Amino acid sequence: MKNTFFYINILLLGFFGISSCQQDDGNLPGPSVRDVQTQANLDDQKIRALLTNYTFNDKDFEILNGIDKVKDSGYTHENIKFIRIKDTIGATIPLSSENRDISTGTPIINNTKFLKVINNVPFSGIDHTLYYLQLREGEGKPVTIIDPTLNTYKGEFFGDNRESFTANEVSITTVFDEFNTPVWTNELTRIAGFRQILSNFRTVLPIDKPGFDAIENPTQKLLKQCQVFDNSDNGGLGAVDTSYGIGVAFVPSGLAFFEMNQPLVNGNNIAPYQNLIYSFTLFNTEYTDQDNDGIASLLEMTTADGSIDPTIDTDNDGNPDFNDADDDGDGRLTILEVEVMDNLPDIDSNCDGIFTNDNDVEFSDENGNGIFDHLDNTIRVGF
Ligand SMILES: [Ca+2]
Ligand SMILES: [Ca+2]
Ligand SMILES: [Ca+2]
Ligand SMILES: [Ca+2]
Repeated sequence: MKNTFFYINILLLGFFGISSCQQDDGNLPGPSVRDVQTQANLDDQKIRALLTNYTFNDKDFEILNGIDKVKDSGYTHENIKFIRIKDTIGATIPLSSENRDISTGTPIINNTKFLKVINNVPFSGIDHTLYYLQLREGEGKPVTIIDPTLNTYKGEFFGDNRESFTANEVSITTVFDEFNTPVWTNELTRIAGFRQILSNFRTVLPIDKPGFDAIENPTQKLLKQCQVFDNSDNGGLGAVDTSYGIGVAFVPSGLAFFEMNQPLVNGNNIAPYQNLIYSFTLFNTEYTDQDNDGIASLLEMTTADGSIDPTIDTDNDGNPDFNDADDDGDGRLTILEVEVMDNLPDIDSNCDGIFTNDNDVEFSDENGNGIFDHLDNTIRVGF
């Protein structure tokens, strides 16, 4: 087992708007850094080649004839098997997770049931393309790009980071990181592409904890329930709940470590310009308040129609609202323009035994223009 803390800085750099990994720090010039757009194009070719030359055990993740193997057998990311489609390019080079080849099977790139594509993901000054398999979305709470998650996963990298591409080449992959028992991960420590994909999944269904009421705050659209994970059974996973999310993320180097070398503690080095594959099972998330302004990050990403958009930036200063302590840029801190309430029953939102009501906040609209005061730079409440 390895930890993931070495991921930290890359993410913050990219997400919060620093435009490029190619910053000039005034030191002696190192090896030349590849052009971000050129590398993104190359990575996209390599990922598409892999998706074209491999299939996977998709039938295990479909509900066929009333049989749901995920629910019935507790399948997780460990049950995902990538399989080389035979004879597409001659020599058989299996992915590390499977050591056989077959002559039939739908190439992943054509698997419209499970393959999803996110176009135009902005990072390092250009738009990237992300591919992922959504084997099961999950049935519980939505996941954000910022809040910690409880998950298991396996990370693999392509064996080929050359500055060239031949259509018939498909990489061998190597596992560099694997957690098969659930682990809480700070999403800020993850590479941007993986976080982006995880935010399209959900947790297991929340279960009411006996003796405590579930509370839904209509203002915040946050379902505040205690999620039950029976730690006595299997390390926090819960006894029988299989409503979790399962997927595979294919992350180009531009949304991973790009030119940075990642020496791992006990495993394989991730060389520069490696595309990464993460197979994962997503169990839980815990909503937090990233900028400590009294409003949960999820709420600051929630649009009027209830969808989640982490790019909402009310004052257009480059800091999204969830990471902006003065959301309307009027010089008055948001926490001073909202009222953090304490008149609702306390809850234990993450089942850590600590009962708080940290998401209880009330908004005012003093001039009645339909814009809450903390998002309205024409009014500074509290003065
Ligand atoms: Ca906040
Ligand atoms: Ca802002
Ligand atoms: Ca904020
Ligand atoms: Ca303000």
